[in-house]
Amino acid sequence: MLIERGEVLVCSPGRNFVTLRLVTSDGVVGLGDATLNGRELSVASYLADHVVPLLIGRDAHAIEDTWQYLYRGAYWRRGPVTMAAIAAVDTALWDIKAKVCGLPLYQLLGGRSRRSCLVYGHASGRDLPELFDSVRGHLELGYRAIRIQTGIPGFESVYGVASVAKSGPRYDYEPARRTAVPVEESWDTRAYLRHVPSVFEAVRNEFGPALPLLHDAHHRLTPIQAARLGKSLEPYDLFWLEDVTPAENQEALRLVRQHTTTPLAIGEVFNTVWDYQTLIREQLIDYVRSAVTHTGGITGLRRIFDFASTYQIKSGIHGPTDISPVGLAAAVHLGIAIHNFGIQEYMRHSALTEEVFRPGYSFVDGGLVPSEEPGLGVDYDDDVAKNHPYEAAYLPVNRLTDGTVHDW
Ligand code: EZ4
Ligand code: CO
Repeated sequence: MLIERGEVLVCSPGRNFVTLRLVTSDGVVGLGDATLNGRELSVASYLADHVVPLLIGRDAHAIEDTWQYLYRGAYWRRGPVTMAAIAAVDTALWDIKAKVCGLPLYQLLGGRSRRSCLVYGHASGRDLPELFDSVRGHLELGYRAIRIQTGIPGFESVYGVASVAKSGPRYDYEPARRTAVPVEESWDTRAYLRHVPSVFEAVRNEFGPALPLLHDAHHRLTPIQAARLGKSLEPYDLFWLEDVTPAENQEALRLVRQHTTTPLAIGEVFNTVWDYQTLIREQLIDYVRSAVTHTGGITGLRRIFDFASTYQIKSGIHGPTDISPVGLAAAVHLGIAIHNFGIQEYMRHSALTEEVFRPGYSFVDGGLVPSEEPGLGVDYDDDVAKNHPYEAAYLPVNRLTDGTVHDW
């Protein structure tokens, strides 16, 4: 069975998505997610100009060989664009293989290790009353683990807080704005460090000790600031504290680790197992945050999880709304199969997104359950997609109050 055709599909049902569709000589169709938020067209070009032409006529079953061919064969390794493109090919080939076998994809990954994948949702509010409403809304929807992000007094727009106040939970918080250049936000780490512990104290007082709570520091702290934050949040028993430092410098986590027992999660911007080498080998983190979409697909991410499993480090697969339902379906198939599953991020896509992508996974009792259809269990509706063409959108750029560019 040969790969006969490849199409790169770019659409924007509420936000931008890049999808690869591979079709075999037997007419079997596979989908893969290649969405790189704010840099979408670079991956679309990489795929259409440099990858799809090389795939035509290749054996559709040779997943590992194709992965290595694209990874080693490009000579230029790693990086988000390359690894998102490889991820799309890899996921589409797994989808095809599972369809040919007549099995849901997780069966090819070893079968079920659990009944469902526990997820966490994103509660947020500019202040405590708004945050509490958002937490309650998530609990009503059935969420059993919740990420907490709030505004900081004196700052208009803060990462993780929906910019438009609505009543109830926000299904599709979208930090990428449809502007020709990125909007700019303002940031003060000292104000943040003073404020956040009081937020968690209030949430624990309101919602009790048992609810798993998570928080994302989004790469903004120095190692010593991160250590202080982890320590100050210990009384509130976080499930995890995410991306405390810009972790390209993996060794920085040694200092954080020495000072706090708050569990650490890192890696949504990482692309390969090499980005985790020190973090995993020295047990500097507790959860791997990479997405199937940005890590070379199921093949690449499974390699990281197997390495992590030897150190009791678990999965926390990235699943915001900029991962398409195709990427999320792949995450759920992988998460249900691996032994070292931790938790899955799940914000819920908008109704419009789910009109283009028809996901077969279901959200039941706070967990995601994969589709039992052969393959990934996601369909792509070209007719709906063509009414929603690409629009430029960028993630914000962050500046300190004196104007210095800072990590967003
Ligand atoms: O900011 O996916 O944990 N989740 C996150 C996300 C990222 C976006 C960037 O595209 O940090 O909300
Ligand atoms: Co994050």
